[in-house]
Amino acid sequence: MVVTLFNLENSRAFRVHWLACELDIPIQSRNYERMGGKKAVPEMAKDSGYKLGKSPCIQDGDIQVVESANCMLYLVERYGPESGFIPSPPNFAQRTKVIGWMDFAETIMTHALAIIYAQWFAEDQKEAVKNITEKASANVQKDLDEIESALESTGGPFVCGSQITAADLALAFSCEYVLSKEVGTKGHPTNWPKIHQWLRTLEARPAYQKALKEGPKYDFCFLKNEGKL
Ligand SMILES: N[C@@H](CCC(=O)N[C@@H](CS)C(=O)NCC(=O)O)C(=O)O
Repeated sequence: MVVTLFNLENSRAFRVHWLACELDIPIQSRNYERMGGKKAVPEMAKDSGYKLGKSPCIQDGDIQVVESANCMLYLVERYGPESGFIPSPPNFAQRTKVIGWMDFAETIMTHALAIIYAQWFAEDQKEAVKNITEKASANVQKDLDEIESALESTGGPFVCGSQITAADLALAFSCEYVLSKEVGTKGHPTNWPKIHQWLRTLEARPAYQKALKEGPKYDFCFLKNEGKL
């Protein structure tokens, strides 16, 4: 059976597609565009049956899975429990680290959204946008500092140490987004050197590149933007 991924351009769905490629799960990527770079085209909600119209959403037989972290957990538990991408119990020490970072990517690290929403929805209120951007940028930068220091303390090359995990895939999207689009990171191109190195290591993986090739438009890949892919 082929898993279907409702895959919106430039979105968190990239995490899920990339993980499926890492685990060699046959996946059908149904690719969708955003309207004017913002909301998803309405066909995506109609096709996926997920009324909220968000991506990622996967359909596996009669099972629908939403939320990127949940989709990742589902794929690992169902198709790659021994893969180490999310360590299974009783390896609680590593498991909680990995899931902790996956949660971090989708909770704390969404500080950047405050900036994006201010830009999208209050574009005529320049002073307010400037204030929100300044305040939220400090938080975006602290989030990156936290990842930078994890890469330092574990010795890398991955965020939880020597083995790649779902934590890397979840965090990579968040980092690629804020760094490549300069959301909250403008004026700091050389900060977070370990993150920059880690992202390029991840982007060089065959599974990352397979997802890039099969999926919809994805503008946040540094190696591609630097003409190295
Ligand atoms: N917490 C959710 C967020 C899902 C989400 O907001 N997806 C965005 C793309 S990154 C989306 O589908 N936006 C399209 C829209 O709102 O029309 C997850 O991790 O999957």
